[in-house]
Amino acid sequence: MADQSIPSDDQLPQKYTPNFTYFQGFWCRSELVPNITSFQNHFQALDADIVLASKPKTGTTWLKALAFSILNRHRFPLSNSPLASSNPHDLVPYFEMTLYNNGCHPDFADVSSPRLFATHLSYHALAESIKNSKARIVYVTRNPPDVIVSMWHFATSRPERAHWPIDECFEQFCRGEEGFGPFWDHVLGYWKQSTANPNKTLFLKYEEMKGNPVGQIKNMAEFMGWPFSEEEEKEGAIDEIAEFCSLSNLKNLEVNKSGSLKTMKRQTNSFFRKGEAGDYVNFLSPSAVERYSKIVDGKLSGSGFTFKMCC
Ligand code: PAP
Repeated sequence: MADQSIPSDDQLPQKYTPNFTYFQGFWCRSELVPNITSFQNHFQALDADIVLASKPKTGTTWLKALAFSILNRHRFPLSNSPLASSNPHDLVPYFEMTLYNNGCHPDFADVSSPRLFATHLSYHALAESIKNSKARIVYVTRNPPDVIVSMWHFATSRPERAHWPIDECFEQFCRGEEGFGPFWDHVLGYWKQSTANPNKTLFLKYEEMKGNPVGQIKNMAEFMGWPFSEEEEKEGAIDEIAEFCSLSNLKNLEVNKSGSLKTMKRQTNSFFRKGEAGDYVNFLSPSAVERYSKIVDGKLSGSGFTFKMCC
């Protein structure tokens, strides 16, 4: 993607969200800026690396569980999966929120290959070594009104934000001022990469994963270079991963019912809620959805990519 399209940091949008910084063309919590810079300056990708990229609330936790299960299926049978005792976020670290937190310089010496990482950063903000190596990127997106609703539930699950009106959350998204937003720029960055170089970036949609998890897992495994053999398919290995990583299974594991993540200040249960496509109709008025859809459609127009509102 042409980096010239990135607005400079002094071209700030007019509205401003407290504790957020407009940095390299996207909004993020101000405390993340040094981490991002450190990641951009120091991370050295390896050709075998796999990077899971997503905007918050688009299916990250699910994608982490699936990718981890696919890549580690020969090391750990599902009956003995580390996912049974660790939340997916503790097994697949974020560059900007975990690995490079507080100016850390992570030591990757003991990380087994292929290394699996995650990020909420826009494509243009990735370390150059990821773009220039053969490292592969798996991106997931989701119908944006569902993302708004999911984000609002996530935010209001914390006592200090418990009374945040959904209208304020909605307006923040309309302005594109949400974390790692604007939503449309995030999607477009990875969409353009996936169409220009489909062997480098796989573009997934949450709704399609819900509709056909087995097909999408197979697709992911092939893309990541770890395809299922015919024998594995016949024995139902893909179905087992789909079932193991389903919302109902992960949500009901003891580790995900209570307690905190080891790597971030978050409750493990805060990443699992309804996991439905179209839940937004229960929280946003039709006129609000229409307004937001028009904004998103306008921003995506000409890209060849659209969201299909499901309800
Ligand atoms: P994150 O970016 O903070 O990690 P993320 O995992 O992207 O969040 O999104 C959370 C959403 O994914 C939640 O959606 P909801 O609020 O609409 O319910 C959560 O329920 C859903 N989710 C989590 N795990 C799964 C899963 N295994 N299958 C399907 N959806 C899931």
